[in-house]
Amino acid sequence: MEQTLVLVKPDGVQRGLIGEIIARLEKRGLKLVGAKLIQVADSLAREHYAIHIGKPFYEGLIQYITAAPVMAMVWEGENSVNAVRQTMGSTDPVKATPGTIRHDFALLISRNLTHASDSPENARNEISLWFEKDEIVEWQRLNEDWITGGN
Ligand code: FUP
Repeated sequence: MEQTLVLVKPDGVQRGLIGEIIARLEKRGLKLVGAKLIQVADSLAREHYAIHIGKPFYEGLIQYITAAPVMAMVWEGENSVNAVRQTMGSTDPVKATPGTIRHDFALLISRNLTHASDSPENARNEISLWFEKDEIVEWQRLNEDWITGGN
């Protein structure tokens, strides 16, 4: 089943939005299979955002993600990568659709509350960067058919 990495970044943690963000993903029907609150090391931040090395916002982005704890999570579900990014809204909060997390709680791209993997391949790489294998918990939801059943 497809998994994706979600980070509630330091602004989301500081603003007390962990619960709100988890609630929206849970209500969507996604399944939480990994979660930990961590103070992000500089080396992890740089590896995670390596694609942005050299961009004008890169050093600020590293400072931002390492400034305070981050809630790192793995969410599972069919099309979870696209579903989570849709629930988050566009990277730039003023371009995000009303009802999305970034629209509803953020104003600036530099304080956009969350990270979510942008492809299944990147999700696999990011999950292995942020989580050990034994930190992912496979469990059965008793109401699974009411969320993921087909017709
Ligand atoms: P996303 O795919 O939504 O994670 O967004 P990007 O990979 O384009 O950007 C990663 C992070 O860089 C964003 F969450 C916020 C930050 N960023 C800036 O601070 N300024 C910019 O101009 C672009 C991105």
